[in-house]
Amino acid sequence: MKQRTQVGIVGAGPSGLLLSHLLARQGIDSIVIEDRSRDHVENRVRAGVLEQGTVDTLIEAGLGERMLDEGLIHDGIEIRFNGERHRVDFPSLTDGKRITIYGQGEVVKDLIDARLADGGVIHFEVSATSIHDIDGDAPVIRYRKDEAGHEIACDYIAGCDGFHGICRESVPEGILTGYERVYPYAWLGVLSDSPPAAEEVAYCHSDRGFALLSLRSPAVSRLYLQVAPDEDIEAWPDERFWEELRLRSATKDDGAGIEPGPVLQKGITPMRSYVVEPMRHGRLFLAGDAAHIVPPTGAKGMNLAVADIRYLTEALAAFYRAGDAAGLDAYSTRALRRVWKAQRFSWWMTTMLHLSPDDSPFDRRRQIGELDYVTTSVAAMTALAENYVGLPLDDGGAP
Ligand code: RFL
Ligand code: PHB
Repeated sequence: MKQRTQVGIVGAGPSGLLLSHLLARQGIDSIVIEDRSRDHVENRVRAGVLEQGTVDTLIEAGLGERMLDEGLIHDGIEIRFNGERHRVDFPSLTDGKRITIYGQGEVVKDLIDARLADGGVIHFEVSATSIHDIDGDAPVIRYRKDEAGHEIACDYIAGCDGFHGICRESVPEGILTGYERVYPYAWLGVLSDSPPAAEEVAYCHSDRGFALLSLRSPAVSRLYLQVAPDEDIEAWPDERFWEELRLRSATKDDGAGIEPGPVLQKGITPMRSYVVEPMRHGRLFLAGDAAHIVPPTGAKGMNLAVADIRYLTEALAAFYRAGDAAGLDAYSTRALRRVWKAQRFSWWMTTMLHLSPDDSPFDRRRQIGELDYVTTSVAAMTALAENYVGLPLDDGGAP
C-alpha cells in the first residue's frame, strides 16, 4: 500500500506520539509506525518523574485530565547517606516548581487514546522498517505489515525510534558524531504491589552501592538497586532484593521503612550517556532516545524527549504556516544546548551516588564531602533543585 503524509514518524514512544499529537493541533498531518504492539508500548515500565515543563506541555496540549487526577505532586526528594536522611525542597529553591509522579506508560496511554480519538493513524506491529532519500526532496518510509510491503511518502521523517532504532543508523557514514560514556554498573528495577517506602523519591548512597526508592501510586512502589553491568537477574530472587534494599536504604534512627510486597516486574537496565550530533540530516530529524540517552539517576530521559518534540513542533509549524525553514535549520543546535545540560546533570547525579569499582579511598571520601555539601549549602541545593524540576525550555535551558 502507498500512503502519503506530511511528517512520517518512526516509533510510538513518548517522542513519536507527542509529535503526532502536537502536529495535529497545528493542522499538520502525520503517520506513526511502531515495531511493537499497542499493549507492549503502553505497559513497558520506564520513567516516572515528570518535570514541571513536561506537565505544562501535556496540559497545554489537552492531555492533562488523567495526569492531574492520578499523578502525585511532590515538593522535593530525599538524599540518604551515612545513615542519615536529608531533604531537598523544590518550591522554596525554584520559585514554586514541583515534580509530578506519573508513569511513562500512563503518558503513552493518554497519547494513544487522544490520537485515535482524533482519527490519527498509528500502525502497530510493523517490521523491516527502512527509510530512503532523506538527502532528497521526497523521503520515503518502507515497512512490512501482515505479510505485505507498505510505503509512506513524506515531506519530512521524524526518527523517534529510540536508542536501538534504525533512523540514526540510516544516515550516511561520516555525517554524525556520537559521544558516549558507559558506566561500570546497571540498575536492577522492581515494580512492587506495596505502599511506597518513603514519602518522596529517596536517593540512597551506601557502602553496599546505590539504591533508589520511588513509586507509581500510593499502593505501588518502584525500587532500584545498583548492580554489576553483567548481572544475572536469576541471582536476585525476591528475598535477596528486599534484604539488600533494606540494608542500603536504612537510616540510623528509624530503619528503612520497607514493606516487601508481590513483585509485579523485575528487569536490569544498563547505564549509558550518549549524544549524537547533529540531530538532523537532510529531511530526517532525530528526537528523544534516538538522539541521546542519559543514565536514569537524574530522571531526565522522557523529559528530554518532550523538550525535543516541543522544539521540533515549533519548527515544523513555522515551516508549514509561513514557509519559514529557519526553525528547522536551528532545531539541532537549539535542542543540543539543553541536552548537554541534562547530560551534565545526569552524569553528576550518577557519579555522586553510585560506587564505582574504579574508586579509590580518596574518591569515596570526596563523594561523601560532595553529598555533605549538596545537602547543606543552599547554593548547591538550588543547583540540584533547578535541574531536577527541569531547566527552562527556552534560551538553551539557561536558568
Ligand atoms: P522510546 O520510548 O524508546 O520509543 C521508541 C519507540 O520506537 C520503536 N521502534 C521502532 N518502530 C518502528 N520501526 C523500528 N525500526 C523501530 N525501532 C524502534 C520502539 O519499539 C519504541 O516504541 O523512545 P522515546 O519516545 O524517545 O522516549 C524516551 C523514553 O522512553 C526514555 O528516555 C526513558 O524511558 C528512559 N528511561 C528512563 N528514564 C527516566 O527518566 N527514568 C527511568 O526510570 C527510566 N527507565 C528508561 C528506563 C529507558 C529504558 N530503555 C530505553 C531500555 C528503563 C529502560 C528499560
Ligand atoms: C522512577 O520512578 O522510575 C524513577 C525515579 C527517579 C529516577 C529514576 C527513575 O531518577
